[in-house]
Amino acid sequence: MTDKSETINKTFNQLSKIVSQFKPNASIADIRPYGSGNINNTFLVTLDHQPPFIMQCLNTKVFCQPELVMDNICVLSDYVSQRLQQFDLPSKRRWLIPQVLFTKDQRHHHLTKDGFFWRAISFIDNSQSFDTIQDLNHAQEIGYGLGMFHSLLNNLSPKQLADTLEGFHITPRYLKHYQQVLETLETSNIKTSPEINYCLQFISDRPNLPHILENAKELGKLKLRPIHGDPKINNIMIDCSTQQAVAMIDLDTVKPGLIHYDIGDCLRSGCNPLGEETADWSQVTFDPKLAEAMLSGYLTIAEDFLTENDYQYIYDSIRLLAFELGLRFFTDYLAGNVYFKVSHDEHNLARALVQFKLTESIEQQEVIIKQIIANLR
Ligand code: ADP
Ligand code: GN1
Ligand code: MG
Repeated sequence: MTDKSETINKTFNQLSKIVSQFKPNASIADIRPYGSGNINNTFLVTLDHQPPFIMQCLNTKVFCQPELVMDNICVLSDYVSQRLQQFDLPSKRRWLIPQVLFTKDQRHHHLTKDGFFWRAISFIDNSQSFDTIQDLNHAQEIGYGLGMFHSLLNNLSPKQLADTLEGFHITPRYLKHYQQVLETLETSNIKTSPEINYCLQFISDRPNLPHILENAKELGKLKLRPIHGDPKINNIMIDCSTQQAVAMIDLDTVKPGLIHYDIGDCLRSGCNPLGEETADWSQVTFDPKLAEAMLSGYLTIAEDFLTENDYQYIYDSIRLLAFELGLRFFTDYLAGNVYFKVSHDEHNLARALVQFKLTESIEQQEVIIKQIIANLR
C-alpha cells in the first residue's frame, strides 16, 4: 500500500511542485489533507483567484493499473457531461460530474520521480459529504444520488469501461482469499479472542451467502451494467444550500458489474446510524426506516430501468454487501493490514465486527426489509 505518511508528510514545497504540474501559473493559498477515504491520499488545494481543486495520490498497490483508472474516469465524465445536456433535471436540482484536470503536458496524471501517481479533479463546490447518515432526508438524497448515477450510465455499454480492479465485489473470490490467508497462517499464529472467534464462526456459519449474486449472474438473472463500485455515503456529495445530492465522487471503481453491488453497498453504509468506524460494535443495527427512505429516493429514478429480477435480489444484496465488507476487513486484519489504511493494529478487526453485527441485524429484520421493498413497488 502507498505509505500514507510518505505522501501526507510531504512538505508544502514538495506538494506545491506537484500542484504546479496541473496549475503552472497559479498562486497557491493552501494545500491540506482532506476527507476520510480508506484507500487514496487526498488533498484540497486552494488557489488565489481560481477555484480550488482536489489532488490525490492514487494507491497503486490497490489500483495496479492507475492509467486505466484514469482512462475510465475520462470516458465516464465525457459521457455523463453529454448525457446531462439532454437530461431533464427537476427545477433547482443540480448534478455535477467531477472533471479530470490535465497536466501542463496534457496528461491525466503526474508520475513523480519517486514513483507516486498523482491526479487532479475539479472540486464539487458548495457541497459536503458525511461519514454517517444525518437524517431521513439525507438517506433519501443518498438513494436519489445513486439512482441518478445509474440512470445517467444506463445506456453506456459496459464494454466501454475497463475492469480496473479484477475480482472487486466477487464475494466468492474474497472467501477464497480469506481461506488462503487462514491456511498460510499457522494455527498458532492466529491470536484468539472472543472477537476473532466470533468472526471465524460468523463466516463459517454462512457457506452459501457469498455465492448468491454470482449465481444469479451465472443464471442470467442479473446482467452486467456500468456501476460505481463504491457508493458509500461519503462518496455522495450533498449541496450545502439545498441539502440535495449533487454528485458522486471517487470514481476509481467504475466498471462493468452488478448494480446490486452498488445498491447493497449504499444501504449497508447508510442504514447503519453509528457508522462503519464506530468502536461500539455491539450496538450496531440496521435501521429499516433509513432503508425505506434510501430505497424510495433510489426508486424515484431507478423504477424506470429495474427488472423483476432486479427487485428480487435487493434484500440479498444488502445482506451480502455488509457480509462481504466484514469478510474483507477481517481478512485484511489477518493478513497484517495490507489493503485498507488503518490507524491501529486492531482497526480492521473492529471494522469487521461492525459489518458482521450489521449483517446479523439485517438477517433478523429480513421480513420487514422485504416488506419495505414490496411496498415501494
Ligand atoms: P478515497 O478513494 O480514499 O475514498 P475519495 O476520492 O473518496 O478518496 O476522496 C476522499 C474525500 O475527499 C471524499 O470523501 C470527499 O470528502 C473529498 N472529495 C474527493 N473528491 C472530491 C471532489 N471532487 N469534490 C469535493 N470533495 C471531494
Ligand atoms: C474503500 O476508498 P473508500 O474509502 O471510498 C473500499 C470500498 C469499501 C470502503 C469501506 C477500492 O472505499 O470497497 O467498501 O473502503 N474501496 C476499495 O469503507 O477497495
Ligand atoms: Mg471515498
